[in-house]
Amino acid sequence: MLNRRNFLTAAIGVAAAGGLAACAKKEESGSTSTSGDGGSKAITLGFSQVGSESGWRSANTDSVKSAAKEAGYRLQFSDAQQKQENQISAIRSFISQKVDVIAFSPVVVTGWDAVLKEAKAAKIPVVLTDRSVETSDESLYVTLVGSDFTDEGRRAAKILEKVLEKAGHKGPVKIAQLEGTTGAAPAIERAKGFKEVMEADHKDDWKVVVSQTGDFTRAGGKQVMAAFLQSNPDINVLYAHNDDMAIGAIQSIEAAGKKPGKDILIVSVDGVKDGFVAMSEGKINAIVECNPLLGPQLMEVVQKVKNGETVERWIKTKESDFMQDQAKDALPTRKY
Ligand code: GZL
Repeated sequence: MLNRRNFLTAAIGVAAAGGLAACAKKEESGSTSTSGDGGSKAITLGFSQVGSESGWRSANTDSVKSAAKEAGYRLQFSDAQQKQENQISAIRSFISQKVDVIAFSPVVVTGWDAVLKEAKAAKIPVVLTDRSVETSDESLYVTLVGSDFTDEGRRAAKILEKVLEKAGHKGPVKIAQLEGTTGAAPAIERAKGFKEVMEADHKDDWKVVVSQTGDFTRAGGKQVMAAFLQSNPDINVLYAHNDDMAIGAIQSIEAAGKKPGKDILIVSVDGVKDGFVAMSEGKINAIVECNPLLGPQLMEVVQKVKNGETVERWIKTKESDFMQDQAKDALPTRKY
């Protein structure tokens, strides 16, 4: 499915940093901003961000911007508003500006080969952050700095076992799944990992009775959960691919006169502050953490790539899992 082998890549030649035209465009084609003057020798990094769809994404953007500032890089930042065409045009703009390195979080896994070949032809190395791409040409990007989403899906299923036991649940488990953005690596892989455990260990008692994308947004989670409750009023578990959709779903569950965290047990992914607040209120039963604070690791990799050093093919982020009774103690020290 996704081509994520761990192997060392050859040293990368990089384009010299060229002059940069600062440009700010504010249309449906996303928004672009330039920060950091860095001086003529500073690394210029072109970064295309998915959008601002969730609390996770906002924390990720803050981490990238603050780490670039800290590193003294000149950052060309583009917000694609969850549109692949905006990411592709931003990458083309970075190429024409001759940035030193391009980094991006691909909104979906397919459709990148053409623009990545243009970056390769321009001798500008590309670093993936957060999400991965499907490509047959391994040379089109140097490395991925991000989480193992398939493992997050497995962890969600394993922690659901603990949640069910703690709730004293008996009998069949009817699961509603709120999927992330259709075609996005975290959506594909969180579903895949969860299904692996379900088919291996719960063939007879667990069933995903309904599954649909809520596009990683609160509005999406609220709207789709309302429809789920109409079509499947006997759901007893919600597996949400991110906290924002879980928080939206909670509104629909309560509007239907049911108790989230009790009538419908909820397992979510991300671990944003609002997710922990909902967990401390007893409305979410467990959260699988997906760390958005990738900025410092990304800047380290960008420096190594600029220097032509060898980097690992996949630099995984470290993350934990949290049950409801850990929420209150964890909240004060949550960094996002
Ligand atoms: C995961 C990231 C996902 C988050 C969502 O690394 O790509 O996108 O889980 C975000 O909250 O929208």
